[in-house]
Amino acid sequence: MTMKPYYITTPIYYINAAPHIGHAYTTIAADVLARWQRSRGREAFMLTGTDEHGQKIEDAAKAAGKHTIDFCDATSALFRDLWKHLDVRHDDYIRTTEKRHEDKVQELFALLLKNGDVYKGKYEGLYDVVSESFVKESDAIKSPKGILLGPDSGKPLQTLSEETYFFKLSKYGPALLEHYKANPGFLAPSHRASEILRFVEGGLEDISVSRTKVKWGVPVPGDPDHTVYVWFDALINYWSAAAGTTLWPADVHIVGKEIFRFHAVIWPAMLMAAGLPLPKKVFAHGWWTVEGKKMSKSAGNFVDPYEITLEFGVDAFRYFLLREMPFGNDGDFSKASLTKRYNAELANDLGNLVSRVSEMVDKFLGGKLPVKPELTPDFRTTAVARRTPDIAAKMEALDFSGALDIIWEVVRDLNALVNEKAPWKLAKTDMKACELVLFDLVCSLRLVGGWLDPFMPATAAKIQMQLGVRHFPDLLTAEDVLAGKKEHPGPILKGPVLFPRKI
Ligand code: ME8
Repeated sequence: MTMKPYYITTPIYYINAAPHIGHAYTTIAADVLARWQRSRGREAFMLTGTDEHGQKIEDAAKAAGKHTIDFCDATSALFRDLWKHLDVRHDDYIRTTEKRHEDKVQELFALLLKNGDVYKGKYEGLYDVVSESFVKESDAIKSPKGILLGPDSGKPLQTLSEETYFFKLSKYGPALLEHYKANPGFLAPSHRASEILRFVEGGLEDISVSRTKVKWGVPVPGDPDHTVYVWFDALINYWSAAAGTTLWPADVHIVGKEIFRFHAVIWPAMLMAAGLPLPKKVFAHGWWTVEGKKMSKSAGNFVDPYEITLEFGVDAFRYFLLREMPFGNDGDFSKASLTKRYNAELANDLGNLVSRVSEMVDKFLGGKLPVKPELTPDFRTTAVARRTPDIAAKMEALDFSGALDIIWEVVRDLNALVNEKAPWKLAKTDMKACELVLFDLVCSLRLVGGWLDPFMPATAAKIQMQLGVRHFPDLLTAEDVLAGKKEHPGPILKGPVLFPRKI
């Protein structure tokens, strides 16, 4: 039996404003994971897209003076263009205004109506348009003037009183708890999983899943005065994109911590109600602040990925996001910390190493490595190759910064090896030894190039080209090297500087 593709998803983003580094972070992480799976020979399928229904979008279109769908088309395109620019290779891009999705939302809604898990009632309570969520009075924050504010958004809440359909979330508490217990890897990281556990143990209430006041949404089947609540609609995207394929269930949903509850509680309960298999994992990563402050419209501090990549390049941006903070923790973005890592790790550690090695092979060996040199016991590549399973274990656990830590340990070891063996001296005294050490360095660096490919695809390609792996874009992966494939197919030449230093 062939394995189904490894199915990875990002949240579908609201299109009321242009994308920023927070959106870029999740999407790049998903792309890195997908590329890594592919580099190991596993087919991967990465889904991203845009969340286009609901009051927030309707209001934003109105404010922009556009027809809602024209507004959606334009803003959704901004996200799609950014992914292209950031070298994200998604396999599908879903928009909730597409018919293929709307049909599936209606199908699932109708199914739950039929089996009694969705029923009609009345909602009287608070609503937060910014997070598009129903808020319990006990969770609202009171402003000094006595106005009720959303706990996450800090914005004034609306008071709703409307007929609505409810989803029997309360019924699924025990089954959810059982599922969490039986599948310890289902929710990650563990500190966030325990919050969810406590929340569900506290008892679940049924949730409202339709609106009568919002017109911009999927009509409830058989009752067009209602539109489906935007979160109920949005979560279904992961399943509707998989229609007609073997993709479902997803292997991992990557989301930000603020929407973990929707994905860890409501979505699995919806799937249980529909008799569908549950995703294998939901991973909630942390949040970026910018120079110590929360990104917000009022602070006007949204970081534009185009601005950063114009200055530092796409690969350095991809690298920084995944290196700076462990996936799952919060972190801070600043140009100063980006510049520091860029100079120390990319320009110095990696860039210099590649250029020193390729330059020496070019200069001392005429760009050619010995075909089958006699290896000595201190041949370093053997030990370097043994790090591949360690890196794989980190990637499997979505520990991107952990994987990069190992790669940089190797890069630093190789720099130390260059200094210790001083091939430029050996070139004058012992040509055989010089050949061997350069052979060792090139083989190790080809492994490094393979490991880096998911993180910095363009840089990895440049490294491999300089190291004689000529068949771009057919890059040499760690597995190729280990399998002894394409060992030294082309001449080794020094290329342009990979990361010019920043001042
Ligand atoms: O919530 N740091 O969409 P959204 C890290 N449409 N990640 C961040 C971030 C930050 N400061 N800001 C945003 C929605 N993100 C819904 C999702 S899914 C069925 C529906 C990332 O446009 C992070 O992944 O508000 C977060 O979960 C997502 O953007 C929220 O995007």
